[in-house]
Amino acid sequence: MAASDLDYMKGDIQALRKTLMNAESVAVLTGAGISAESGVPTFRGEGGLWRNYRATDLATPEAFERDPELVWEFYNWRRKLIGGVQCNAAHHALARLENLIAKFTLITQNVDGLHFQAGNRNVLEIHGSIWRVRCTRCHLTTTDRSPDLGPRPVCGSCGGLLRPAVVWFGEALDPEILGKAVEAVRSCQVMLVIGTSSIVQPAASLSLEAKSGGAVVAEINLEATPHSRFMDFALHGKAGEIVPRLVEDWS
Ligand code: BV8
Repeated sequence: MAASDLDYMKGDIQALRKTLMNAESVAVLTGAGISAESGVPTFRGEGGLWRNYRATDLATPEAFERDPELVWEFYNWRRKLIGGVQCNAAHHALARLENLIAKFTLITQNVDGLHFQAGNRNVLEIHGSIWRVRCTRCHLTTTDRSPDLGPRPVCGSCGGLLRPAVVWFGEALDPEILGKAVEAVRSCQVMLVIGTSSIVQPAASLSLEAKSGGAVVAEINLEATPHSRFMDFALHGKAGEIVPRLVEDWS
């Protein structure tokens, strides 16, 4: 098959839709791109967070150690922003998809909580949640949706300094959550990879795991990524337009 035909096949949304409709088990990995149309800035694209800030100044344990008030300024800014947005059509489509597939796992790199807000239930937040905070002294973790926690929020139980309960660069992911994600992608028949630049590890390797487990893997992203070339499907465009077309009018 000529390369151009192969490329055409990769963009065949109807073929992907059919494959999805016949699947018993589906795993989905999402990144910042799925929340972009809700108004949540991505990290590396146009206007991305890491374009204006250095991740190492704001999303590492060393940064927090060095200047907790700067890091809390960044996270309070994001809490206020994310707290005011709505889920978009892509989030809602994935909530519908979960009800259409026997075994469905949604793995997200996002910390915004929008997949739960849209109604998904089996969600693995592999990078944690901006709505959870953890005490740096007693490690008590609580959920708090107030928009601004102030420059140095402290633990209600022991008075220790609180930190966002997210996974920073250089920090290990929760082994239990990561284990569930690996199990889901290894055993799925179809994996959708939506709105991620497939750069951050170990999340980016999940699609390779799915591929080696024999799954059909589809990338839905605004632009090509380093993983596009090995995907079975590569649909480039807005998640808010493509994902709803995959799940609309299923009988
Ligand atoms: C780990 C949470 C090991 C916080 C995030 C040196 C030292 C240590 C580690 C490393 C190192 N060098 C490399 C590493 C590994 C490192 C890594 O991967 N670095 C990268 C930069 C190379 N990984 C880690 O550090 C991980 N931990 O390795 O630990 C270890 C083991 C044992 C013991 C100790 C340590 C931890 C990584 C997690 C970091 N935390 N976030 C927070 O959010 O505040 S990462 C951050 O990036 C977000 O979670 C985000 O989700 C994630 C990935 O980014 P994307 O989601 O892909 O977003 P991005 O903007 O990049 O892309 C968006 C895409 O959407 C674009 O392609 C765009 O085209 C597309 N798009 C835009 N609009 C739309 C769209 N698509 C569709 N529709 C649209 N409308």
